[in-house]
Amino acid sequence: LTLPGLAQKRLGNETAAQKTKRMEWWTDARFGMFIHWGLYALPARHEWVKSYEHISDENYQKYFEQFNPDLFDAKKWAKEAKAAGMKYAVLTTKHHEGFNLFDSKYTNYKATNTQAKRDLVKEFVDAFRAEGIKVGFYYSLIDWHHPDFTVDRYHPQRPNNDNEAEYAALNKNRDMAKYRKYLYDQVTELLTKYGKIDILWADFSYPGKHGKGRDDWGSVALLKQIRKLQPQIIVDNRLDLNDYEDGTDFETPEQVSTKELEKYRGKVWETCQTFSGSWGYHRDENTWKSNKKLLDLLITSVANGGNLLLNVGPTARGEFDNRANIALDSLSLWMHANSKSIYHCTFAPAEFKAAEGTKLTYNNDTRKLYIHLFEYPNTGYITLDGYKNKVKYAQFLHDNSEIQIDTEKSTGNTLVLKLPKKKPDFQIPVIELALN
Ligand code: JFZ
Repeated sequence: LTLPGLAQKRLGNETAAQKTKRMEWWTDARFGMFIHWGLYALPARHEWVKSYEHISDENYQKYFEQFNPDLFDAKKWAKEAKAAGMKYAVLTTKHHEGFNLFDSKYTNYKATNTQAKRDLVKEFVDAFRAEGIKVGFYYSLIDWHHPDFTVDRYHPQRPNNDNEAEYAALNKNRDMAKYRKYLYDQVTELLTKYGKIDILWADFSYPGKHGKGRDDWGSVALLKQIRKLQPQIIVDNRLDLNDYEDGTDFETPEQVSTKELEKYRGKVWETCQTFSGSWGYHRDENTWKSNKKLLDLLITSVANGGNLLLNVGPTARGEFDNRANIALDSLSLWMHANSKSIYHCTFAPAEFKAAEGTKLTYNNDTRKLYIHLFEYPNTGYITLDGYKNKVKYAQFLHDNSEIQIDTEKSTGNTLVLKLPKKKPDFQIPVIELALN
Protein backbone atom coordinates (compact mmCIF):
# COMPACT_ATOMS: atom_id res chain seq x y z
CA LEU A 1 0.00 0.00 0.00
CA THR A 2 1.44 3.39 -0.98
CA LEU A 3 -0.34 6.51 0.12
CA PRO A 4 0.42 9.97 -1.18
CA GLY A 5 2.41 11.87 1.42
CA LEU A 6 3.88 8.65 2.74
CA ALA A 7 6.54 8.47 0.06
CA GLN A 8 9.58 6.58 1.20
CA LYS A 9 12.67 8.39 2.40
CA ARG A 10 15.49 8.83 -0.09
CA LEU A 11 19.21 9.50 0.13
CA GLY A 12 19.80 10.52 -3.49
CA ASN A 13 17.82 11.21 -6.63
CA GLU A 14 18.62 8.39 -9.02
CA THR A 15 15.64 7.34 -11.15
CA ALA A 16 14.49 3.74 -11.45
CA ALA A 17 15.72 3.65 -15.05
CA GLN A 18 19.15 4.92 -14.00
CA LYS A 19 19.35 2.26 -11.32
CA THR A 20 18.48 -0.50 -13.77
CA LYS A 21 21.22 0.77 -16.06
CA ARG A 22 23.77 0.96 -13.24
CA MET A 23 22.98 -2.62 -12.25
CA GLU A 24 22.78 -4.03 -15.75
CA TRP A 25 26.17 -5.81 -15.75
CA TRP A 26 25.39 -7.37 -12.37
CA THR A 27 21.96 -8.60 -13.42
CA ASP A 28 23.44 -10.10 -16.59
CA ALA A 29 26.33 -11.72 -14.75
CA ARG A 30 24.25 -14.00 -12.51
CA PHE A 31 27.25 -15.80 -11.05
CA GLY A 32 29.97 -14.52 -8.74
CA MET A 33 32.62 -15.77 -6.35
CA PHE A 34 32.59 -14.88 -2.67
CA ILE A 35 35.96 -15.21 -0.95
CA HIS A 36 36.19 -15.39 2.85
CA TRP A 37 39.81 -15.17 3.86
CA GLY A 38 41.39 -13.98 7.05
CA LEU A 39 43.26 -15.13 10.15
CA TYR A 40 40.41 -17.56 10.90
CA ALA A 41 41.78 -19.76 8.11
CA LEU A 42 44.47 -20.83 10.61
CA PRO A 43 42.26 -22.25 13.38
CA ALA A 44 40.25 -23.60 10.41
CA ARG A 45 37.09 -24.11 12.41
CA HIS A 46 34.69 -21.33 11.30
CA GLU A 47 35.22 -17.61 10.71
CA TRP A 48 33.25 -16.91 13.90
CA VAL A 49 35.70 -18.90 16.01
CA LYS A 50 36.78 -15.84 18.00
CA SER A 51 33.19 -15.22 19.07
CA TYR A 52 32.07 -18.85 19.40
CA GLU A 53 34.99 -19.75 21.64
CA HIS A 54 35.20 -16.37 23.43
CA ILE A 55 38.85 -15.96 22.43
CA SER A 56 40.61 -12.87 23.79
CA ASP A 57 42.74 -10.59 21.60
CA GLU A 58 45.77 -11.93 23.38
CA ASN A 59 44.96 -15.54 22.56
CA TYR A 60 44.00 -14.70 18.98
CA GLN A 61 47.32 -12.97 18.42
CA LYS A 62 49.08 -16.24 17.56
CA TYR A 63 47.17 -16.38 14.29
CA PHE A 64 48.42 -12.93 13.34
CA GLU A 65 51.95 -14.01 14.08
CA GLN A 66 51.63 -17.33 12.23
CA PHE A 67 49.87 -15.96 9.15
CA ASN A 68 52.10 -16.79 6.20
CA PRO A 69 50.19 -17.48 2.97
CA ASP A 70 53.17 -18.72 1.01
CA LEU A 71 51.09 -20.21 -1.80
CA PHE A 72 48.84 -17.19 -2.33
CA ASP A 73 48.61 -16.27 -6.00
CA ALA A 74 45.70 -13.99 -6.84
CA LYS A 75 46.16 -14.69 -10.54
CA LYS A 76 45.48 -18.35 -9.90
CA TRP A 77 42.31 -17.54 -7.98
CA ALA A 78 41.17 -15.27 -10.79
CA LYS A 79 41.75 -17.97 -13.41
CA GLU A 80 39.76 -20.47 -11.39
CA ALA A 81 36.87 -18.05 -10.96
CA LYS A 82 36.92 -17.23 -14.64
CA ALA A 83 36.99 -20.90 -15.66
CA ALA A 84 33.94 -21.58 -13.48
CA GLY A 85 32.09 -18.84 -15.35
CA MET A 86 32.01 -16.36 -12.50
CA LYS A 87 31.74 -12.77 -13.66
CA TYR A 88 32.46 -10.98 -10.39
CA ALA A 89 34.18 -11.66 -7.11
CA VAL A 90 33.75 -10.28 -3.61
CA LEU A 91 36.64 -10.53 -1.15
CA THR A 92 36.57 -10.01 2.61
CA THR A 93 38.83 -6.99 3.01
CA LYS A 94 38.10 -7.29 6.75
CA HIS A 95 35.86 -9.80 8.51
CA HIS A 96 34.38 -9.64 12.02
CA GLU A 97 37.73 -10.59 13.58
CA GLY A 98 38.95 -7.12 12.52
CA PHE A 99 42.04 -8.23 10.60
CA ASN A 100 42.66 -6.22 7.43
CA LEU A 101 43.86 -7.88 4.24
CA PHE A 102 44.69 -4.41 2.91
CA ASP A 103 47.32 -1.86 3.83
CA SER A 104 45.13 0.52 5.82
CA LYS A 105 46.81 3.55 7.31
CA TYR A 106 44.35 3.53 10.22
CA THR A 107 45.54 0.30 11.87
CA ASN A 108 48.52 -1.94 12.45
CA TYR A 109 46.31 -5.02 12.42
CA LYS A 110 46.86 -5.77 8.74
CA ALA A 111 48.44 -8.20 6.27
CA THR A 112 51.37 -5.90 5.52
CA ASN A 113 52.47 -6.35 9.15
CA THR A 114 52.36 -10.15 9.01
CA GLN A 115 54.78 -12.52 7.33
CA ALA A 116 52.76 -11.95 4.16
CA LYS A 117 54.14 -8.38 4.04
CA ARG A 118 51.81 -7.59 1.13
CA ASP A 119 48.59 -5.76 0.42
CA LEU A 120 46.48 -8.81 -0.44
CA VAL A 121 43.50 -6.73 -1.51
CA LYS A 122 45.58 -4.92 -4.11
CA GLU A 123 46.77 -8.21 -5.58
CA PHE A 124 43.20 -9.48 -5.67
CA VAL A 125 41.95 -6.35 -7.44
CA ASP A 126 44.74 -6.37 -10.03
CA ALA A 127 44.47 -10.08 -10.80
CA PHE A 128 40.69 -10.27 -11.09
CA ARG A 129 40.45 -7.11 -13.13
CA ALA A 130 43.07 -8.48 -15.49
CA GLU A 131 40.80 -11.50 -16.10
CA GLY A 132 37.86 -9.21 -16.83
CA ILE A 133 36.12 -10.10 -13.57
CA LYS A 134 34.35 -7.30 -11.69
CA VAL A 135 35.67 -6.68 -8.20
CA GLY A 136 33.75 -6.31 -4.98
CA PHE A 137 34.75 -5.57 -1.42
CA TYR A 138 33.13 -7.25 1.55
CA TYR A 139 33.66 -5.03 4.58
CA SER A 140 32.61 -6.15 8.05
CA LEU A 141 30.78 -3.47 9.99
CA ILE A 142 31.42 -5.65 13.02
CA ASP A 143 34.93 -5.52 14.48
CA TRP A 144 36.01 -7.80 17.35
CA HIS A 145 39.47 -6.33 17.55
CA HIS A 146 38.97 -2.56 17.59
CA PRO A 147 39.23 -1.25 21.17
CA ASP A 148 36.31 1.18 20.70
CA PHE A 149 33.87 -1.34 19.28
CA THR A 150 31.45 -1.89 22.14
CA VAL A 151 30.85 -5.34 23.53
CA ASP A 152 27.52 -6.59 22.23
CA ARG A 153 25.70 -9.90 22.00
CA TYR A 154 28.11 -11.37 19.42
CA HIS A 155 31.35 -9.97 20.83
CA PRO A 156 33.93 -12.53 22.04
CA GLN A 157 34.06 -10.78 25.44
CA ARG A 158 30.28 -10.69 25.95
CA PRO A 159 29.09 -11.60 29.45
CA ASN A 160 27.69 -15.11 29.62
CA ASN A 161 24.71 -14.16 31.71
CA ASP A 162 23.47 -11.16 29.71
CA ASN A 163 24.17 -9.04 32.82
CA GLU A 164 23.60 -5.31 32.19
CA ALA A 165 26.08 -4.14 34.79
CA GLU A 166 28.76 -6.33 33.25
CA TYR A 167 28.05 -4.95 29.79
CA ALA A 168 28.31 -1.42 31.19
CA ALA A 169 31.60 -2.18 32.91
CA LEU A 170 33.05 -3.74 29.76
CA ASN A 171 32.01 -0.77 27.66
CA LYS A 172 33.09 1.99 30.05
CA ASN A 173 36.16 2.84 27.97
CA ARG A 174 34.79 1.97 24.56
CA ASP A 175 33.55 4.75 22.28
CA MET A 176 31.48 3.82 19.21
CA ALA A 177 31.87 7.36 17.83
CA LYS A 178 35.57 6.64 17.44
CA TYR A 179 34.91 3.26 15.87
CA ARG A 180 32.40 4.87 13.52
CA LYS A 181 35.10 7.26 12.32
CA TYR A 182 37.48 4.32 11.79
CA LEU A 183 34.87 2.47 9.74
CA TYR A 184 34.14 5.58 7.63
CA ASP A 185 37.85 6.22 7.07
CA GLN A 186 38.53 2.62 6.08
CA VAL A 187 35.65 2.43 3.63
CA THR A 188 36.87 5.74 2.18
CA GLU A 189 40.34 4.25 1.85
CA LEU A 190 39.01 1.13 0.12
CA LEU A 191 37.01 3.20 -2.33
CA THR A 192 39.78 5.65 -3.19
CA LYS A 193 43.00 3.61 -3.30
CA TYR A 194 42.05 0.71 -5.56
CA GLY A 195 40.44 2.29 -8.61
CA LYS A 196 36.91 1.47 -9.70
CA ILE A 197 35.19 -0.87 -7.27
CA ASP A 198 32.09 -2.58 -8.57
CA ILE A 199 30.43 -3.87 -5.39
CA LEU A 200 30.46 -3.02 -1.70
CA TRP A 201 29.18 -5.83 0.49
CA ALA A 202 28.80 -4.35 3.99
CA ASP A 203 28.04 -6.89 6.71
CA PHE A 204 25.90 -6.79 8.89
CA SER A 205 23.27 -5.13 11.12
CA TYR A 206 21.46 -6.66 14.06
CA PRO A 207 19.49 -3.90 15.75
CA GLY A 208 17.85 -4.45 19.12
CA LYS A 209 19.09 -5.44 22.52
CA HIS A 210 22.89 -5.55 22.63
CA GLY A 211 22.83 -5.29 18.88
CA LYS A 212 23.95 -2.71 16.35
CA GLY A 213 22.37 -0.88 13.47
CA ARG A 214 22.39 2.29 11.38
CA ASP A 215 23.18 4.70 14.21
CA ASP A 216 26.15 2.65 15.31
CA TRP A 217 27.58 2.50 11.79
CA GLY A 218 26.48 5.98 10.77
CA SER A 219 24.90 4.23 7.81
CA VAL A 220 23.27 7.28 6.21
CA ALA A 221 26.48 9.31 6.03
CA LEU A 222 28.43 6.18 5.07
CA LEU A 223 26.19 5.25 2.15
CA LYS A 224 26.24 8.85 0.88
CA GLN A 225 30.03 8.78 1.01
CA ILE A 226 30.11 5.41 -0.81
CA ARG A 227 27.89 6.74 -3.61
CA LYS A 228 29.90 9.95 -3.84
CA LEU A 229 33.23 8.15 -4.14
CA GLN A 230 32.00 5.41 -6.49
CA PRO A 231 28.80 6.51 -8.24
CA GLN A 232 28.48 3.23 -10.17
CA ILE A 233 29.04 0.92 -7.20
CA ILE A 234 26.42 -1.68 -6.21
CA VAL A 235 25.69 -1.93 -2.47
CA ASP A 236 24.04 -4.74 -0.50
CA ASN A 237 21.18 -4.42 1.99
CA ARG A 238 22.95 -4.93 5.31
CA LEU A 239 23.49 -1.32 6.39
CA ASP A 240 20.08 -1.27 8.10
CA LEU A 241 18.66 1.26 5.63
CA ASN A 242 15.83 -0.82 4.24
CA ASP A 243 13.26 1.88 4.88
CA TYR A 244 15.05 4.14 2.43
CA GLU A 245 13.91 3.64 -1.15
CA ASP A 246 17.53 3.84 -2.30
CA GLY A 247 19.14 2.47 0.86
CA THR A 248 20.05 -0.80 -0.84
CA ASP A 249 20.57 -2.20 -4.31
CA PHE A 250 19.87 -5.86 -3.72
CA GLU A 251 18.63 -8.37 -1.17
CA THR A 252 20.97 -11.02 0.22
CA PRO A 253 19.15 -14.24 1.12
CA GLU A 254 21.87 -16.23 2.82
CA GLN A 255 22.22 -20.02 2.71
CA VAL A 256 18.54 -20.43 1.89
CA SER A 257 17.07 -23.48 0.16
CA THR A 258 16.24 -23.66 -3.54
CA LYS A 259 12.56 -23.86 -2.54
CA GLU A 260 12.82 -20.60 -0.61
CA LEU A 261 14.44 -18.82 -3.56
CA GLU A 262 11.13 -18.99 -5.41
CA LYS A 263 9.78 -16.33 -3.05
CA TYR A 264 12.30 -13.79 -4.34
CA ARG A 265 10.99 -13.80 -7.90
CA GLY A 266 10.47 -10.22 -9.09
CA LYS A 267 12.92 -8.71 -6.60
CA VAL A 268 16.55 -7.78 -7.16
CA TRP A 269 18.59 -10.33 -5.25
CA GLU A 270 21.69 -12.42 -4.82
CA THR A 271 21.84 -15.55 -2.70
CA CYS A 272 25.17 -16.25 -1.06
CA GLN A 273 25.98 -19.90 -0.46
CA THR A 274 28.84 -21.94 0.93
CA PHE A 275 30.29 -25.23 -0.21
CA SER A 276 30.14 -26.75 3.24
CA GLY A 277 28.36 -24.49 5.77
CA SER A 278 30.97 -22.13 7.13
CA TRP A 279 32.43 -19.27 5.08
CA GLY A 280 36.00 -19.34 6.25
CA TYR A 281 38.14 -22.40 5.57
CA HIS A 282 36.87 -25.21 7.81
CA ARG A 283 39.13 -28.24 7.71
CA ASP A 284 36.85 -30.72 9.45
CA GLU A 285 33.47 -29.78 8.06
CA ASN A 286 32.04 -32.86 6.35
CA THR A 287 28.87 -31.34 4.98
CA TRP A 288 29.99 -30.51 1.46
CA LYS A 289 27.28 -29.94 -1.10
CA SER A 290 27.34 -32.23 -4.12
CA ASN A 291 28.23 -30.83 -7.52
CA LYS A 292 24.64 -31.34 -8.61
CA LYS A 293 23.39 -29.37 -5.60
CA LEU A 294 25.71 -26.47 -6.48
CA LEU A 295 24.46 -26.47 -10.06
CA ASP A 296 20.91 -26.59 -8.75
CA LEU A 297 21.57 -23.45 -6.69
CA LEU A 298 22.90 -21.62 -9.74
CA ILE A 299 20.09 -22.68 -12.07
CA THR A 300 17.38 -22.09 -9.46
CA SER A 301 18.74 -18.62 -8.81
CA VAL A 302 18.48 -17.67 -12.48
CA ALA A 303 15.14 -19.48 -12.82
CA ASN A 304 13.84 -17.03 -10.20
CA GLY A 305 15.57 -13.92 -11.50
CA GLY A 306 18.48 -13.74 -9.08
CA ASN A 307 22.23 -14.16 -8.74
CA LEU A 308 24.38 -16.74 -6.99
CA LEU A 309 27.44 -15.66 -5.02
CA LEU A 310 29.25 -18.92 -4.32
CA ASN A 311 31.81 -18.87 -1.54
CA VAL A 312 35.32 -20.21 -1.37
CA GLY A 313 37.29 -20.18 1.89
CA PRO A 314 40.97 -20.34 0.97
CA THR A 315 43.40 -22.08 3.31
CA ALA A 316 45.93 -20.32 5.52
CA ARG A 317 48.55 -20.97 2.84
CA GLY A 318 46.43 -19.02 0.40
CA GLU A 319 45.05 -21.75 -1.80
CA PHE A 320 41.63 -23.14 -2.58
CA ASP A 321 41.59 -26.60 -1.05
CA ASN A 322 41.04 -29.76 -3.09
CA ARG A 323 37.35 -30.06 -2.33
CA ALA A 324 36.78 -26.50 -3.55
CA ASN A 325 38.85 -27.09 -6.66
CA ILE A 326 36.92 -30.22 -7.54
CA ALA A 327 33.62 -28.39 -7.12
CA LEU A 328 34.82 -25.46 -9.23
CA ASP A 329 36.11 -27.80 -11.93
CA SER A 330 32.76 -29.48 -12.17
CA LEU A 331 31.03 -26.11 -12.51
CA SER A 332 33.57 -25.15 -15.19
CA LEU A 333 32.71 -28.20 -17.26
CA TRP A 334 29.02 -27.43 -17.14
CA MET A 335 29.35 -23.69 -17.66
CA HIS A 336 31.70 -24.12 -20.60
CA ALA A 337 28.90 -25.82 -22.53
CA ASN A 338 25.76 -24.40 -20.95
CA SER A 339 26.36 -20.84 -19.76
CA LYS A 340 23.96 -19.42 -22.37
CA SER A 341 21.14 -20.55 -20.11
CA ILE A 342 22.64 -18.51 -17.25
CA TYR A 343 24.01 -15.17 -18.45
CA HIS A 344 21.46 -12.50 -19.25
CA CYS A 345 18.68 -14.93 -18.37
CA THR A 346 15.79 -14.77 -15.96
CA PHE A 347 12.57 -16.60 -15.14
CA ALA A 348 10.39 -17.82 -18.01
CA PRO A 349 7.23 -16.03 -19.15
CA ALA A 350 4.23 -17.27 -17.12
CA GLU A 351 2.70 -19.10 -20.11
CA PHE A 352 5.51 -21.67 -19.96
CA LYS A 353 5.20 -24.12 -17.08
CA ALA A 354 8.18 -26.21 -16.08
CA ALA A 355 7.61 -29.93 -16.74
CA GLU A 356 8.20 -32.35 -13.86
CA GLY A 357 11.88 -32.65 -13.03
CA THR A 358 12.88 -29.52 -14.97
CA LYS A 359 13.62 -25.86 -14.29
CA LEU A 360 13.30 -23.06 -16.83
CA THR A 361 15.35 -19.99 -17.63
CA TYR A 362 14.74 -17.49 -20.38
CA ASN A 363 16.66 -14.98 -22.46
CA ASN A 364 14.28 -12.24 -23.51
CA ASP A 365 16.64 -10.75 -26.12
CA THR A 366 17.17 -13.94 -28.09
CA ARG A 367 13.74 -15.37 -27.16
CA LYS A 368 15.32 -18.65 -26.12
CA LEU A 369 13.77 -20.82 -23.44
CA TYR A 370 16.06 -23.20 -21.57
CA ILE A 371 14.82 -26.45 -20.07
CA HIS A 372 17.19 -27.86 -17.44
CA LEU A 373 16.75 -31.61 -17.17
CA PHE A 374 17.27 -32.40 -13.49
CA GLU A 375 15.67 -35.79 -14.02
CA TYR A 376 16.37 -37.31 -17.39
CA PRO A 377 13.21 -38.84 -18.86
CA ASN A 378 13.81 -42.58 -19.17
CA THR A 379 10.90 -42.82 -21.63
CA GLY A 380 12.99 -40.90 -24.18
CA TYR A 381 10.24 -38.30 -24.46
CA ILE A 382 9.55 -35.02 -22.76
CA THR A 383 5.99 -33.71 -22.71
CA LEU A 384 5.56 -29.95 -22.70
CA ASP A 385 1.97 -28.93 -22.04
CA GLY A 386 0.93 -25.65 -23.66
CA TYR A 387 4.13 -25.28 -25.71
CA LYS A 388 2.75 -26.33 -29.09
CA ASN A 389 3.00 -23.72 -31.88
CA LYS A 390 5.20 -21.54 -29.69
CA VAL A 391 8.44 -23.28 -30.56
CA LYS A 392 10.43 -22.78 -33.75
CA TYR A 393 13.31 -25.19 -33.11
CA ALA A 394 14.68 -27.43 -30.38
CA GLN A 395 18.25 -28.51 -29.70
CA PHE A 396 20.60 -29.44 -26.91
CA LEU A 397 22.52 -26.44 -25.70
CA HIS A 398 25.86 -28.17 -25.17
CA ASP A 399 26.34 -29.37 -28.76
CA ASN A 400 23.57 -27.74 -30.86
CA SER A 401 22.30 -31.20 -31.84
CA GLU A 402 18.72 -31.18 -33.04
CA ILE A 403 15.94 -32.50 -30.85
CA GLN A 404 13.08 -33.67 -33.03
CA ILE A 405 9.44 -32.99 -32.39
CA ASP A 406 7.29 -36.10 -32.26
CA THR A 407 4.44 -34.90 -34.44
CA GLU A 408 2.23 -37.93 -33.74
CA LYS A 409 2.49 -37.64 -29.98
CA SER A 410 2.11 -33.85 -30.06
CA THR A 411 -1.66 -33.39 -29.83
CA GLY A 412 -3.73 -30.40 -28.74
CA ASN A 413 -1.48 -27.82 -27.11
CA THR A 414 1.05 -30.42 -26.08
CA LEU A 415 4.50 -30.55 -27.59
CA VAL A 416 6.40 -33.82 -27.30
CA LEU A 417 10.14 -33.88 -27.93
CA LYS A 418 12.06 -37.02 -28.70
CA LEU A 419 15.22 -37.24 -26.64
CA PRO A 420 18.12 -39.66 -27.00
CA LYS A 421 17.64 -42.72 -24.79
CA LYS A 422 21.08 -42.18 -23.32
CA LYS A 423 21.45 -39.06 -21.22
CA PRO A 424 24.10 -36.68 -22.61
CA ASP A 425 27.20 -36.65 -20.48
CA PHE A 426 26.28 -33.67 -18.32
CA GLN A 427 25.01 -33.60 -14.78
CA ILE A 428 22.10 -31.45 -15.94
CA PRO A 429 21.63 -31.34 -19.74
CA VAL A 430 19.85 -28.31 -21.19
CA ILE A 431 17.34 -28.14 -24.03
CA GLU A 432 17.29 -24.86 -25.90
CA LEU A 433 13.97 -23.88 -27.45
CA ALA A 434 13.84 -21.08 -29.98
CA LEU A 435 10.48 -19.42 -29.48
CA ASN A 436 8.34 -18.02 -32.27
C1 JFZ B 1 27.34 -12.91 7.91
C2 JFZ B 1 28.63 -13.22 8.60
O1 JFZ B 1 28.46 -13.23 9.97
C3 JFZ B 1 29.18 -14.54 8.10
O2 JFZ B 1 30.41 -14.83 8.72
C4 JFZ B 1 29.38 -14.43 6.60
O3 JFZ B 1 30.33 -13.42 6.30
C5 JFZ B 1 28.05 -14.14 5.95
C6 JFZ B 1 28.16 -13.93 4.46
O4 JFZ B 1 27.45 -12.96 6.51
O5 JFZ B 1 26.36 -13.82 8.41
C7 JFZ B 1 25.08 -13.47 8.53
C8 JFZ B 1 24.63 -12.18 8.42
C9 JFZ B 1 23.27 -11.91 8.49
C10 JFZ B 1 22.39 -12.94 8.68
C11 JFZ B 1 22.83 -14.23 8.81
C12 JFZ B 1 24.18 -14.49 8.73
N1 JFZ B 1 21.03 -12.67 8.76
O6 JFZ B 1 20.62 -11.49 8.69
O7 JFZ B 1 20.23 -13.63 8.83
